[in-house]
Amino acid sequence: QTEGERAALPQPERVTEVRYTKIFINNEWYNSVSGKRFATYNPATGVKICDVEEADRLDVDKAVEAAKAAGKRGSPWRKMDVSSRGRLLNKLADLMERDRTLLAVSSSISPYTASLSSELATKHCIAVSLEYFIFAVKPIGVCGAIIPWNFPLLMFVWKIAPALCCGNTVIVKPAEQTPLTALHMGSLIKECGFPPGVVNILPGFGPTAGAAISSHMDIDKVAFTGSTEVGKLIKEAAARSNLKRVTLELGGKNPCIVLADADLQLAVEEVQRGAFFNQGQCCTAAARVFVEEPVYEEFVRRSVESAKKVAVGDPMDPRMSHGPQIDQRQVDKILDLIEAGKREGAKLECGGCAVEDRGLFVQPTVFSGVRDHMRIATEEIFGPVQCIFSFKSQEEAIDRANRTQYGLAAAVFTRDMDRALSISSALQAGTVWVNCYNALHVQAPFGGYKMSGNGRELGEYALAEYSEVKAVTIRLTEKP
Ligand code: TXE
Repeated sequence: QTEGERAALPQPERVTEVRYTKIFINNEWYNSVSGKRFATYNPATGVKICDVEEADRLDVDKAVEAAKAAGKRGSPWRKMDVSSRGRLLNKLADLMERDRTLLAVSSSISPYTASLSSELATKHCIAVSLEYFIFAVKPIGVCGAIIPWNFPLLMFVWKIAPALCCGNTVIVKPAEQTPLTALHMGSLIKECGFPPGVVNILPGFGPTAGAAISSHMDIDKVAFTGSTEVGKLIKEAAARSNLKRVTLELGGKNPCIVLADADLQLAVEEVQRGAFFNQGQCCTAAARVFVEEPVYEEFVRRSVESAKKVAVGDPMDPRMSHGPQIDQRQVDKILDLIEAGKREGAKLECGGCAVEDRGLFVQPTVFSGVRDHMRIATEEIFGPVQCIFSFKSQEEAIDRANRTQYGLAAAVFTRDMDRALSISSALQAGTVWVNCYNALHVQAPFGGYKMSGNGRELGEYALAEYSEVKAVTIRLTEKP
């Protein structure tokens, strides 16, 4: 963002009183069955915001009963046609717009839900011959959504929008670090008139509430975004329980290939924004930057110069572009990896430490001379650390870019479209950006190859992940 663009944004609202701290089931607010609560903190200050009810297995059972009842045959939700579901989703988007300074949202879900509803409406029937036809798409049933803390609102919407569009009911477990955005969404869901039980929101921890969702016998699908490690646990729990459908959006170690003919300044800016966006707490973070030898030195020089100018400070201050990490555990992981980078011989160009006197802030950091075997080159850092490598040939760059267990996103910078396309087709990644980075669009499928996950979110592809396909074949007695 330019300074002008930033100034044009509405000011975020400083929340003085948190209204929603309970478990949201059947459009009502409940205390946890166990009576337990947990604290939530502001990462910028370390100050506790409030306590939130802590859901566990028994609360999940209660939510599953509500979600099943809401989706059963003859229920208002089940009888509602797809256009009416689309209208409700659009109404929800309007309420989100209304509350955007509170939710700190700048985008709307309207275009997404509107396009999905019309897609669904056209996909109900196919004629296979003059004699036989039909093909029906059905909701799957009760869908669990386990989401992370790095984009609390976006992840919530990416999960509930296609699920509801397809007529499912939903149980969302937000991350324990960020329960409040999801709970505010609960209040909007109630306000805009979704029938009770269609969306249920259960703040709680992974090994308790999360595990209860992934192993539940009456949950038909689980969608997860988070670490690859937990993604494996979720798939395992699904397999051991009822073989519920699983979609996973996991980690990444995303390569960017910068060719010598690229618009260098554009590449420097896009790649660095990609590395530092959301303090690097991004599954699509531009983690490994491969730069062709002739422009390598200059790329490093400009990247360092630009990293030193990043405005670090209070995320509520629109002049700042770099806020805190989410918690101490993440800060420790990042600093440990930075130390490993130094020990293993990468050159620390700038940053490399926590910001003094401010616990959870980490300086924007650039390493050059990074080698493929180093921990900073292989492990997901999830912090503001840009790693720059050099390469000699296109083939070498592709091989090294693909040499990872992950395959979420990648980017290519060049003025030669032929080379851009052939590199794009060789890269093992669910998304490839050419001369841009983090250019996410709700109409485009998003998801990973390899251990970055299974399935796709967004766009038309997301619908398949929330639908059961039933072939009802009708034989016509009278031929047309
Ligand atoms: O993730 P977890 P954490 C990566 C990133 C980060 C690392 C650890 O590298 O440094 O993961 O972060 C729930 N059964 N990503 O520990 O634990 C948990 O409550 C069911 C990448 O925060 O995977 C939360 O709601 N659920 C990522 C969600 O899983 C369980 C985003 C994510 O937390 C569970 C976040 C269990 N056994 C971290 N254990 C991305 N892809 O964007 C935990 N959870």
